[in-house]
Amino acid sequence: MSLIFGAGKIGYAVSLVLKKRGKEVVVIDKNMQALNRAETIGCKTYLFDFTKSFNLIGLNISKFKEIIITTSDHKVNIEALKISRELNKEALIIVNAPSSEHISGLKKLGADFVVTPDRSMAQIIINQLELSSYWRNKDLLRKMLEKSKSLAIVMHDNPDPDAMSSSYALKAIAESMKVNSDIYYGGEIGHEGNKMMVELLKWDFKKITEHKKYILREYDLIALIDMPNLSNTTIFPSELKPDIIIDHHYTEEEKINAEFTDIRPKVGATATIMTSYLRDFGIEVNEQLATGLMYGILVDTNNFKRNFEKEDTEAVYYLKPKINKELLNIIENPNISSITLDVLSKAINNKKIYDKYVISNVGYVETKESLSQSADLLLKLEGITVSLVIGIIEDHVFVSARSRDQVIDISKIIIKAFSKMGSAGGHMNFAAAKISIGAFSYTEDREILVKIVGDKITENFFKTLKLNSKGSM
Ligand SMILES: [Mn+2]
Repeated sequence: MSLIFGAGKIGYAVSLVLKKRGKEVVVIDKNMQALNRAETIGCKTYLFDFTKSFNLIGLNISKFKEIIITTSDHKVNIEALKISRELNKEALIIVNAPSSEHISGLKKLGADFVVTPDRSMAQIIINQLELSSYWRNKDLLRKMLEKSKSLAIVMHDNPDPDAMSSSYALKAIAESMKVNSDIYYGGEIGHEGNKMMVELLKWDFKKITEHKKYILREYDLIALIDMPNLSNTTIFPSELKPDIIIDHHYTEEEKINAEFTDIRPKVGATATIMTSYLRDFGIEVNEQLATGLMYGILVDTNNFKRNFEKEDTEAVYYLKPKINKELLNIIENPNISSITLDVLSKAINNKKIYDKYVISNVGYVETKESLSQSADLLLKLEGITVSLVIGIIEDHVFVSARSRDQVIDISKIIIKAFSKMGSAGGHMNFAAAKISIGAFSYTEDREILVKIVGDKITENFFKTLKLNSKGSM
């Protein structure tokens, strides 16, 4: 139940909206005529003159959940606020004030929220500005596409689900305007889930190498998706300028100009931005695209545990009825390939535990990913806080390390231990190193080499940690 002080313009407008939402509303005012108007829309009314008395006998203020104070007399508003807060500690109290100077004073008296005409007006203008620039942008995108016959969409070299689904969304928009489009990338689609996504959604991306990038010149338009500049792509011809940039990353780096730019750094995913375009262009979103966009948003917001905006939740809400839940479930929980499974089982069989450290040498493997997955797995062992997995791919030794130890910054240890032998880097909780096999003694015997490599890496690691080989200080 809501109590509204003041049946004037604002009080009446607020009660009208609340009544429409089916709420019980009590309006209090000294003006009988104004109260009559409130009664016609179903409000209960209470005649009272604050300028004459502050004694609100008969009105049980403590029973209201919301109290809205809207009279045109600031002094009356202050008194109404004081009495309301005194008699009702729990209610949400909103007060109208003539200007922003009054905000802190009213908050001190117990107002939860103060509305002022200057701030409200500014907010309306800002909202309108954002909305208008979005609609103008949308029109510009349509005009550009309508003038063109072909569009090349460029993703970062190692595209993630956000980049892939967003590119497909732009392709769908372009195709609805009879523009042929192709989607390009220059590196690898890693991660089992990402590969699974491409396969299940039957998506077609064109991988090109740097020396083939000239083919992008043949398109009328080029779009960069999910990146604000060219620092994450090797296939963008240097003599060209992108025509379209759609992204959500904030960058301090060099910004590039494009005829159409929509970069919204607060939004959680490019897929969110693309969903708004699909919706507002009235383009039908098929099951594959909806599922892909949903996965893109979930990955980029880390299932809404990372930064996200209202726009992201709106996009999810819009996509929800269109997705295929089973597909999404498979993509989110990809089956482990048998090759990876082999490496994981080797990592478990070969593990050596030293106190809270676990080290495993898996020997020759095919992918770096299987090493990091092994390190992730071993870190789950009880009592273990640091895991290290050693493997060889062709003529390089790879070390993948994980830590959930509060004290150990694993990247510092790995960099200190291995950067002299090769390259090393990482973060507090995960790190990796790559060392040429030439740094170890030469032997034709692969089995002996694997052992030499494992021993040397283990020794260096523990030396850096200043532990003996048993793992204690
Ligand atoms: Mn993204």
